[in-house]
Amino acid sequence: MRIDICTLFPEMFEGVLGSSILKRAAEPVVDKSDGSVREAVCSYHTWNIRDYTTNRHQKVDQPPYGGGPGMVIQCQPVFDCVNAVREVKGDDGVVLPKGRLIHLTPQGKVWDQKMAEEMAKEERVIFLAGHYEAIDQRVIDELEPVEVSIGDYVLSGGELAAMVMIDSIVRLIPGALGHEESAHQDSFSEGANRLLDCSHYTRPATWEGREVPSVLMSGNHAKIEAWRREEALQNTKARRPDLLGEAESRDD
Ligand code: 6GU
Repeated sequence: MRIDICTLFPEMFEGVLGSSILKRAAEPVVDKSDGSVREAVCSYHTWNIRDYTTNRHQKVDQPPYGGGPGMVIQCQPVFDCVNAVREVKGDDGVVLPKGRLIHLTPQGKVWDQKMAEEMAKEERVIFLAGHYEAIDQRVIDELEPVEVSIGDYVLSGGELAAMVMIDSIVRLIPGALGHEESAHQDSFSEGANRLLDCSHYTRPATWEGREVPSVLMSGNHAKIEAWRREEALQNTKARRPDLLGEAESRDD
């Protein structure tokens, strides 16, 4: 998957895309058994909207028509930046798939695991992150992006939301995690029936007088599996009963 990000603050992405699983996912993997190289599962490309301004001072925003607080990002640099990204060619000079354009906005549909699963199947995803008060609505109407929010609170810009979405998407691409099963067992995933996760334990067997549930040390895998399923159900009942209602009425 190719991930492009249009933003006024590309430097915000450096630490997140350059660490842990997101970093590893963008690196090729050498198979130690035969020395063969497997391509990286994704690549990241950040674009600075400010580079597409046509005015001398590289100004991207203006006060809102009708008055009010904050500044509004103008149409032209956003339009030219997104179009430059859409026109970019791959290393082999071939045009890339058009991909999905996502505009990060608190007015968007609230992101969830199911949307991450759908997006993980795309060959290319382009993120458009606004900052300050908003982006001029006319360029949004022209570009027709999918509009997505990460929850009912306001961030200073879409950058953090884009990073949250990128993390939740990339870990679902086959090969991004060392062990393929882990993503399928995650909380909210289809494989976990969209419930919360069970509790986890590791050594020592006793810590500060607290024991590890004995079933986990029984070696009986069927019993362990049943215990984990029941734990996940009880966890969900106690903390997120709203998810159980959804599980009953869902058809996916
Ligand atoms: Cl996508 N953007 C901003 N600015 N705030 C948010 C958000 C997005 N999602 C939740 N809050």
